[in-house]
Amino acid sequence: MAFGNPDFDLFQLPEEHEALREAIRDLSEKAIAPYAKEVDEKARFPEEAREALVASGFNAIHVPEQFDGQGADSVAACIVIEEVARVDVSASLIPAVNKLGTMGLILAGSDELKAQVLPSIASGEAMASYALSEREAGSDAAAMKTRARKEGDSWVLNGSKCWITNGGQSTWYTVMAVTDPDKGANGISAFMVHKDDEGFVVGPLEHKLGIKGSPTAELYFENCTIPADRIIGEEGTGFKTALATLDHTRPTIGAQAVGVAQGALDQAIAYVKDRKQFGKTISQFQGVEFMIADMAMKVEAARLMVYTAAARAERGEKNLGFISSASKCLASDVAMEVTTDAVQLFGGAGYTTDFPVERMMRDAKITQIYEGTNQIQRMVMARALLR
Ligand code: COS
Repeated sequence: MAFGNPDFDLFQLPEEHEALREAIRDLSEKAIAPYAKEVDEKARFPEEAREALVASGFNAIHVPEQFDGQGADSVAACIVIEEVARVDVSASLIPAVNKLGTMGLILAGSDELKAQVLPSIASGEAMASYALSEREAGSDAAAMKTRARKEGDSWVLNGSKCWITNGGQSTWYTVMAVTDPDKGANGISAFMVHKDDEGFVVGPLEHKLGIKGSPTAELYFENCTIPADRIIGEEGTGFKTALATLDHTRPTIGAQAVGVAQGALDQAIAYVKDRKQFGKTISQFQGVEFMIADMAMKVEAARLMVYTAAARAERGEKNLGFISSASKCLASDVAMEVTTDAVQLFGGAGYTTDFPVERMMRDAKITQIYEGTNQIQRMVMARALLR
């Protein structure tokens, strides 16, 4: 076996991924960052970000070429989400949730259903959301109560879903519902619901600590009637599709977490090099140096794990549970620590809305909660290790 190959490129992103990062960073700084403060203050949808992402083709780069998309790989999708989250976490939910809301369809849907939905997501004409959680079925997702029953050539859905990211903004919703209550998790099916379907109602929005630019809605299904061919895969496979989706998308939450952590670190580095106390910049105090070093070290470790998880998902590896949950869990814990440290380094100024680090700290918190709390991630990891 020979080592020392000069073409050795392990642990180095391909050139096209670095070029992608450059392009999406430039777009994020010019067309998304200037609105992030106002989007947060007014809790309004980041429309400028949506337009900029669509105009540049960054709104849903994961959609396969066969369905008019770019067919970008999972690491590329993570880079887009990471770079948008570096300046505005709310806006990063546009590409992230477009992936979450279509991944079940991509993994398990028929080509006919894909052809109905995916081209409009790729073009930016539509967005997609994912509807699994209910008020009484959050971590215990299989305890859902929303029902779907077959009536002739239709499925009729009744029930409600909650905490649905980009609810009301999206056109398509991947909805999990019970089709056979006697079969537990294996009696759940997945469906694509369109916003104009009869009996589909978007309920009130949540008032949140962070990601205020991304609406979080309740959805109601009141005899919501959809064509029979809108089921994703076979009846009874919906819960597995929902969990397989999360195996592919938890790394994208990791990417979002890495992005917001990097954003806060960049802000902190600039600030400590400028802020003077005791006659010198605070960057010259060892206590501050060590904090900056620790922050950067954690961000780098989280980024590597996120890209590794995304690459393994891209390769179609089985048993993604451990790495997917680990990447989301580690990166989101890092994001919370690093954004909190960034506020600390800004001192009193960091606690005000004059600087973006307080928003980043509030936004980072959700990454420890959604797509499965970090307690659930640890449960998934432990099950994979101990089974
Ligand atoms: N991919 C495909 N199938 C999977 C899977 C995966 N990653 N993990 C489990 N399954 C299968 C199991 O094999 C089982 O099928 P069989 O009965 O045929 O063997 C079925 O799915 C149910 O699995 P399990 O019994 O492990 O389900 P639980 O009810 O114990 O729930 C957890 C598992 C807790 C991991 C799941 O409910 C979960 O991830 N909860 C968090 C939900 C979440 O992330 N919510 C956020 C919504 S998005 S914002």
